[in-house]
Amino acid sequence: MWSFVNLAIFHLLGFLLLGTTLPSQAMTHHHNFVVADTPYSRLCSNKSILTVNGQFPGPTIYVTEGDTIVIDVINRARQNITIHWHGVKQPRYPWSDGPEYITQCPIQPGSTFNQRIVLSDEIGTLWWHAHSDWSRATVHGALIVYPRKKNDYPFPIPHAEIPIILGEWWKSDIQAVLNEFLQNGGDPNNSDAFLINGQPGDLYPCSRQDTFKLSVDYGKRYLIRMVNAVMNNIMFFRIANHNITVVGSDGAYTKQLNSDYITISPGQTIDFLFVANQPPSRYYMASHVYASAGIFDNTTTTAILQYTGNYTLSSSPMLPTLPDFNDTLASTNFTGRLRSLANKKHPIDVPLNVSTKFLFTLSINLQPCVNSNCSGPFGDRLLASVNNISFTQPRIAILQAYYDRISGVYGDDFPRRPPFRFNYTADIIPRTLWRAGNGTEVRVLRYNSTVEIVFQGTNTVAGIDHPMHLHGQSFYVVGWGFGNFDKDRDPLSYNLVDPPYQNTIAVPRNGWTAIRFRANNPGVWLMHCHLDRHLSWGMDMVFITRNGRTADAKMMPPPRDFPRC
Ligand SMILES: *[C@@H]1O[C@H](CO)[C@@H](O)[C@H](O)[C@H]1NC(C)=O
Ligand SMILES: *[C@@H]1O[C@H](CO)[C@@H](O)[C@H](O)[C@H]1NC(C)=O
Ligand SMILES: *[C@@H]1O[C@H](CO)[C@@H](O)[C@H](O)[C@H]1NC(C)=O
Ligand SMILES: *[C@@H]1O[C@H](CO)[C@@H](O)[C@H](O)[C@H]1NC(C)=O
Ligand SMILES: *[C@@H]1O[C@H](CO)[C@@H](O)[C@H](O)[C@H]1NC(C)=O
Ligand SMILES: *[C@@H]1O[C@H](CO)[C@@H](O)[C@H](O)[C@H]1NC(C)=O
Ligand SMILES: *[C@@H]1O[C@H](CO)[C@@H](O)[C@H](O)[C@H]1NC(C)=O
Ligand SMILES: *[C@@H]1O[C@H](CO)[C@@H](O)[C@H](O)[C@H]1NC(C)=O
Ligand SMILES: *[C@@H]1O[C@H](CO)[C@@H](O)[C@H](O)[C@H]1NC(C)=O
Ligand SMILES: *[C@@H]1O[C@H](CO)[C@@H](O)[C@H](O)[C@H]1NC(C)=O
Ligand SMILES: *[C@@H]1O[C@H](CO)[C@@H](O)[C@H](O)[C@H]1NC(C)=O
Ligand SMILES: *[C@@H]1O[C@H](CO)[C@@H](O)[C@H](O)[C@H]1NC(C)=O
Ligand SMILES: [Cu+2]
Repeated sequence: MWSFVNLAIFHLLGFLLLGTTLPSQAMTHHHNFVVADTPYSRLCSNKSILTVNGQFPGPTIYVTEGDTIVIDVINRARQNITIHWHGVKQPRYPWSDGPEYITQCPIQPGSTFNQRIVLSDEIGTLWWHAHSDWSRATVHGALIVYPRKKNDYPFPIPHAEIPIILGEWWKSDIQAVLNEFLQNGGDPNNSDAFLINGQPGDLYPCSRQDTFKLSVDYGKRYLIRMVNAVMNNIMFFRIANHNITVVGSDGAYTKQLNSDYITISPGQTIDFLFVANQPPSRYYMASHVYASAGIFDNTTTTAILQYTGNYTLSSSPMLPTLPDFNDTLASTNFTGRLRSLANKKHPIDVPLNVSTKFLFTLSINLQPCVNSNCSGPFGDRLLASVNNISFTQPRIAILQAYYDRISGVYGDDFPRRPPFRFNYTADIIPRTLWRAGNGTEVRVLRYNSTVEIVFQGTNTVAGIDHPMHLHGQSFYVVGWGFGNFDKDRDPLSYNLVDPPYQNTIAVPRNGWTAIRFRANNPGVWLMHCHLDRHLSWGMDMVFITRNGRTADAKMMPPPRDFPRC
């Protein structure tokens, strides 16, 4: 009691002394997320999908920098669920991060988990999504983080802000799609449509009514907050006749980048401005895949940008020309031009001295099947790996095992570098190198260590881009290139001045990407490819960041209703 009173007086004094310089009070927002099966109709076919609060896409959550969100996740569905807050660092509180069997066991049907989400330096657009099986196909929504002072943007103030979520729609039940390819060992079925804010647009059969429309006033400026919630594809997006200016990505500001299209990875967010400065009419906004390998869905999702006012309509809106499906240079050119704002008000903190270096190969693999009766190439089973280890999900969440010191759940020997050295990006790679091992291995990081990871894409089975996502912290993307990483030459051209601060970065096909971060968030953090088929095939690994010495460098205890296994 005494200490409580003391604390209260201390706060009161602090308030009086600091007076007007006190930053606006951080707020706590409460929401219920009721997860349930919901009837839904698209492309003239009915099905039941998993939703939050009956909405698809799910509710947009609006907060201010530094706020806290408390979500009661109430599972009224017939299956397990977890919710991940993508890009929220959750300082010292991995308990709310969400990936199933990594930080928590699933919230079972009929149960509730009171999830506390703590914001720190995030600003701009992030999102939330299911992180159990493939439920995120329909269980996702935007999280918008405003600056403390209204409209205190490092770019011209927009007339309006519009979230746009790219998604993917299967006519079949998503769990059936997942179970089928896991069982037969092949690629998952392509989806039947891509979506803009839940609508496929009118280029698909039976979808005329299902088109998202955005009304704009001539001469005004708009901010689009775009999230790529697609399951299995990097996307190109373009608005006919309108250039755009990128101002943010992954919950951080960027230098202004002018372009006429964007490339956006699953998991990534891009904030961009455009001015409605064209002859009043209707214009298509369109999106299709950037597919760097193999079979893909070549359809286009559209929305309509329509100017307000009185004008004669031309027959059909103008369609923008998107980059070709296989245009790797268009993809890397856009992504490679992203830069942190890196000014006095929004400084960056790139680790210059690296204490801990990793080289992680990212590979698609094949594993033989009995009688070669799997549906992958040569009758084998498709897998994916990091440093040749295909991740096996444990039965008990790694965070619980770590905190409660339960042995036998995971190993702490995730390798620093790949087991074999070879020309990772050669056109022809011997089949013996296509195999992978499996395991549940983590890498333990000392508190405050400065980490560099070089992701090296390989051409085993098929070279393809991998959008890599790290939980628990954002990282600086200090370099990238095609071919094999050269440890002597490539670091000389690193950008340590204004590298973009991302939580998801596409490692280019048959190329490499280098990232840096300071491991100052104690906890258990998943790192994985955000193409869900690669994640399901095992392209993930886990970091455990140990506690530091001081009290403010230690993990907080678990909440009382934490879903244990
Ligand atoms: C979908 O369900 C609605 C309402 O239950 C019904 O009116 C419609 O005919 C159904 N459509 C199809 C294609 O089954
Ligand atoms: C749901 O979660 C519980 C708790 O982890 C687990 O025992 C059960 O197998 C899960 N059910 C399915 C269908 O995965
Ligand atoms: C996947 O596609 C195949 C071929 O079109 C089809 O036979 C199968 O039913 C589909 N599976 C699911 C789960 O939709
Ligand atoms: C878009 O930007 C390009 C390159 O700066 C410029 O040539 C073009 O005129 C712009 N288009 C519009 C519609 O503003
Ligand atoms: C998409 O693929 C189908 C089947 O392979 C083909 O018939 C069609 O022309 C392609 N469309 C485009 C826009 O490339
Ligand atoms: C729109 O313009 C047409 C022709 O210029 C005019 O006849 C009509 O009354 C206008 N409608 C409105 C709602 O202003
Ligand atoms: C893209 O595909 C087209 C044919 O579909 C081919 O002509 C072209 O060379 C390919 N481009 C690249 C960069 O692979
Ligand atoms: C990206 O494309 C622009 C315009 O085509 C070109 O000027 C620039 O050199 C390219 N940048 C990179 C990094 O490829
Ligand atoms: C980097 O490490 C070296 C040697 O450990 C040290 O002398 C130097 O001050 C460090 N630089 C920074 C920026 O921390
Ligand atoms: C690796 O393979 C690529 C593609 O075939 C080739 O261009 C490159 O020269 C090879 N590198 C080495 C070191 O052999
Ligand atoms: C994992 O590897 C072991 C051998 O180390 C093998 O017996 C097992 O089948 C593999 N499991 C999977 C899921 O690949
Ligand atoms: C972590 O490292 C930074 C930079 O070297 C240093 O300022 C800070 O005091 C360290 N924190 C702890 C808790 O060791
Ligand atoms: Cu991948």
